[in-house]
Amino acid sequence: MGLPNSVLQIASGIKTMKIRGAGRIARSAAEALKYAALEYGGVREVSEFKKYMVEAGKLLISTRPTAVSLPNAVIFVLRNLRGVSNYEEARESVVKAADAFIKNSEEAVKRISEYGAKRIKEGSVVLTHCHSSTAVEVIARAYSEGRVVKVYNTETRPFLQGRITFTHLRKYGVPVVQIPDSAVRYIMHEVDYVVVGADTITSNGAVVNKIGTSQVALAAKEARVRVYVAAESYKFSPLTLIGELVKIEYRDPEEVVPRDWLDKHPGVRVLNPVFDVTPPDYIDAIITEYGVLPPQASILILIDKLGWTLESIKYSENIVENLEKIIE
Ligand code: RUB
Repeated sequence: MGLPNSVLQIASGIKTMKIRGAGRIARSAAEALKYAALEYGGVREVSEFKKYMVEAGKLLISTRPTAVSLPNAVIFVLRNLRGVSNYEEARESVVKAADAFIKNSEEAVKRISEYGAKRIKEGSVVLTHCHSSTAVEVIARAYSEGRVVKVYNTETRPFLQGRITFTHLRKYGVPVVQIPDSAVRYIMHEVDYVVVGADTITSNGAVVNKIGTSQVALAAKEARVRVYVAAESYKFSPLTLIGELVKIEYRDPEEVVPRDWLDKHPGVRVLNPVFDVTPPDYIDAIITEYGVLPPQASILILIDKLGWTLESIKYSENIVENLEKIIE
């Protein structure tokens, strides 16, 4: 049987970026899997149900390649299917795991905001890039505690996610100054902290986040400004433990220049890489729900907290192709 509309709509929402930001993408994927389970109308047999859930999981994972929160959420929700013996139990396990993922994720963001705010000294100026709901929560909490007096917010070309950040921070009453991405180095001497989010964190502590983050971090390092990354533990990538590189998404050139300009200039090549990698040396701390870590401690999150072993990662090597084996 085909997948229900609710699942197809969430998958298309993620692909077209109506649903965006690694945390929200992950929670929406968990929600989609829950809908898939609740709306399953096929044969009431575990093996059939598993096949159908794997199809839903694969579809969701295929929507955007970079944020590891997406496959991590799918694996979290489906992994308990391993070992279930009847259809009812299988369906219930998906619903429960999806609810648990969403709840844990919301609690993680709250805890990160508490830990992160404490790291910002009273009366500080913060700079942020793109729209990270986790970074926004840290900044908003720090503002409510009198720690932040002003935020420089980049517009984040080409998709302009900075405008979303602007509205969210304003809702909390935070004074925000909007700047073009190219003004970051010029303004950095006024900044006390950079606070950004993450799509994926590797086992050696490199942070993959919105394109331009590494330039912001470079300018911050030059100016001796601290860089904090606010990220839930499901943004750490198990595959990087076995040497896998993070795939950087390239999007449509029309996000960079309009179609009519492209038509007028045939032969011009436009590149639109939408994430970049900031090496651990440029990051002062990663703020997770498990505490504030130096980036080099990322491996501890993967092994100690998320329980990944090299053996268990083996099957995840190609998560989409091996999803069946992960939940077998
Ligand atoms: C969003 C982005 C955000 C991270 C973290 O990219 O890079 O900084 O996803 O966000 P896009 P959050 O707009 O392309 O999805 O903290 O909300 O998970």
